[in-house]
Amino acid sequence: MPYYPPKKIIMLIERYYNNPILTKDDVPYPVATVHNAAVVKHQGLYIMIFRSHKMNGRSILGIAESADGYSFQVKEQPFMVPATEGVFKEYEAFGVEDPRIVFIDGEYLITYSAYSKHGVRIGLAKTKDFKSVERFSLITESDYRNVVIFPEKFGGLYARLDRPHSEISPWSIWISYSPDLKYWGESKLIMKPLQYHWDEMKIGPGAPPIKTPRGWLSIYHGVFPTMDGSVYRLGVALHDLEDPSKVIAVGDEWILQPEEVYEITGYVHNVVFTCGAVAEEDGRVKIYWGGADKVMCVGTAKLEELVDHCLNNPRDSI
Ligand code: M1P
Repeated sequence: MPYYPPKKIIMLIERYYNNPILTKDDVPYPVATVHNAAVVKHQGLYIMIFRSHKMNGRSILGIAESADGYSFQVKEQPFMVPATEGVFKEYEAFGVEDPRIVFIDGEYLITYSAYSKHGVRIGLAKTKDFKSVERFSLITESDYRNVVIFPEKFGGLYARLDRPHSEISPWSIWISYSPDLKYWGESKLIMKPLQYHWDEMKIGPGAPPIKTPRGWLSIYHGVFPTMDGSVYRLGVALHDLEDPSKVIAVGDEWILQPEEVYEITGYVHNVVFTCGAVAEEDGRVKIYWGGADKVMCVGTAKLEELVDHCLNNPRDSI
C-alpha cells in the first residue's frame, strides 16, 4: 500500500460556533436581510452598521451594539436611509449599501454605496458618536463600489482603495489620494484578478486595511464564475507601510469560502462578503462577513498567520 501522508488542512479563520450572529429576526422593523456590515470598537462597545434589504428590494443601513463582538442588539431605528434632500437625495434614491467605517483624525468616516437611476456612487458620511451622522460628500462618479479608507494619512494625504466597474479590464482594485476627503486623485490600478484563479472574475476591497508590523493587511473579496452563478470568497493582500500603492504580496489561496448552510443558501447563494474586521490586542482579528447576502457571521484569525499567508505563498503580481 502506498503511504499517503495525513492531509494538512490550514484553517486560517475559525468560524464562531453560534453563527449567524445577526439575522432579520433580530431587527425590530421589517427587513428581508441583514448583511455586509461594518464593525468598529467605540468606547468599549462594538458598533455594527449593517445593510438590510427592505421588502421593496432597496437597501438601508441599521445599527447594532455589542459588548463582546458576538452578541449584538439592534437599535429601534435604522442608522441611514436614502436622503430626502439635496444632492444625496438624487443619488441615493434606490438605496444605501455596504458600509465601511474607519477612525481617523478624531472621527469615524463611513463610506457606502449610493444607488440611483444614475448608477452606483460612493457616499462619505461622518460621525463622532454613532448617534448622529452627517453626509459629507459623494466621492466618486458612477460606477464604483467597495471604497475603504486607510486609517492613517500618507504624506499628509488620505488614501483609499476602490473598485471601479471598467468594461475593458476585469474589475480590479485601485488606490487614490485626497488632501481633504472631497477631491481624490493620483489614481492607480494596483491589483487585478488573476486568470483562472478563485478571484478571476472580479475583486473588491473588503475591510479597511489593518496595520501590522509587516505591512497593511487588506482583506478583499474575489469572485469566480461557475455554471451555477458566481462564488464569492475572501483573500488577503499585504501593502507597504509607507507606500500603500505597493502591493508586497497577495496570498494565492482564499482564506474563506462559502461552506456553511447560511453561506451557501440565502438571498444570493455562495457568498461570503466582508465590510469590516476588528483587530484585537491579543493579535487576533474578528472578521465579519455577510453569509449569502442574508445574515451576518463572524470568525477569528491570527493577524500574523494572515500576513504569513500572503508572504509564504504569494501569487505573481499584476
Ligand atoms: O451578491 C454578492 C455581492 O455582489 C456585489 O458585489 P461586488 O461589489 O463584487 O459586485 C454587491 O452587490 C454586494 O453587496 C453583494 O454582497
